[in-house]
Amino acid sequence: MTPCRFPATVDTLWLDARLATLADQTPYGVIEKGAMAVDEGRIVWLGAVEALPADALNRARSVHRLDHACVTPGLIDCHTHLVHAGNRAREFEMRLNGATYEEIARGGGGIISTVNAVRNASDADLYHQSAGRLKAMLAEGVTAVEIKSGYGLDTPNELKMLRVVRQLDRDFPATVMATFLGAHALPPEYTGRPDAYIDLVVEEMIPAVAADGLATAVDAFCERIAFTLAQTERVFSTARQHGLRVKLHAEQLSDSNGAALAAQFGALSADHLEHLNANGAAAMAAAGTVAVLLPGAFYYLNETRKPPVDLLRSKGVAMAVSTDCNPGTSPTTSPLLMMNMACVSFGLTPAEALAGFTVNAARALGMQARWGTLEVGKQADFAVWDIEEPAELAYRMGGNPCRLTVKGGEIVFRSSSIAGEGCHG
Ligand code: DI6
Ligand code: FE
Repeated sequence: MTPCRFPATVDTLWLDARLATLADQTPYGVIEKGAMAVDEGRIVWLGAVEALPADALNRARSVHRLDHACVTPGLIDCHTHLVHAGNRAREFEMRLNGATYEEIARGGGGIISTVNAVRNASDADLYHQSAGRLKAMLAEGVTAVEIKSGYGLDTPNELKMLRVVRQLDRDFPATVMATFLGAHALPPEYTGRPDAYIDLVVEEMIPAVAADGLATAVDAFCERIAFTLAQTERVFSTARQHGLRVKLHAEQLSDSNGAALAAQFGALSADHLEHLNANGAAAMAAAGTVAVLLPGAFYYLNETRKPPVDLLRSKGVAMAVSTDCNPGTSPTTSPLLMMNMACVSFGLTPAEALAGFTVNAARALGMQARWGTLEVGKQADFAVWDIEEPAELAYRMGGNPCRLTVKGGEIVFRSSSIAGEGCHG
């Protein structure tokens, strides 16, 4: 890395940390005994402590000593359904008594039971239930999260969900990006008329979402229990007409050739991908579409078919990892647990799992110019961890070693100490 000039003054200087920059291909891009300077919310210098100018401490308005903690880019959760109401613990019991996810969905449960809960929830209730989950993520090093609609399934309730997403973005010190997922499931009032529902999505919902700037991307669930390839294509064409990026729930339960369609539309990402075929992977590589792997849903549904990780690696498709935080198939708010599952269940290396929640997650949101690595010029979004080496993030199963979450240079979460114990940071 070429050293850059240390500015005359900086807001903060962070000292004595192992910096996992994720900025190069060496696993983690580690800078040992590192220092990082932040000014006006951006990283303006980073390198080894010994490369600092002699008077660096005097040039900083504040100095934080990290006594050899690890620092990573802020975690980015690029695929969530975090805004929802209620829970599906009863369906969890039904599945343990033998019913499958698809059977429950066909019987009017599944996504539709959450749709009913969201339709019946007030804006305030939906906001408060969702805010708790966002707080849990912030406390685990998350500085940006994508949230989808898709549990309203009529125009007023889809817009209600997206307004809650916007309010969370305004109220919390994490960037929250909204994705419109009207084509998530067929609402009961359209039973037997899926094309008529897609008419509503493309003629009314997408124009309304675009007019209010309520989402930056459009997603769909292309699957035999949801929407066909042709219906998905209509959604994507309309998104494109309104200047919205697309992404897709593809090849989760069966191979529908969704990933290839997504790539054809220049999708930011194709997500799940357990049943991805070689053509789909090649199309994604050519289009630069990121593969978002969701090990929580794989685990929770007790799936056996894994996404073709070797194929994705050999084609050079960037792999992101995400929580898929949702009440039916991945009721979790823990990126760290997902990193562990991505390694144990899918065979990712711990470095790939961390890249999946940082540099590649930033790409999956089209935000790689600002987020995802520790580099000069990037936003000062990072997490400080009480661990010795970066692989520990994926190594543990549960627990949270996050000491600090920093967004735009400001500390937005500090791990609380148990009474009687000193607090670091
Ligand atoms: N795939 C999923 O895993 C979630 N949505 C989707 O399209 C599940 C959502 C739910 O069951 O509530
Ligand atoms: Fe999902």
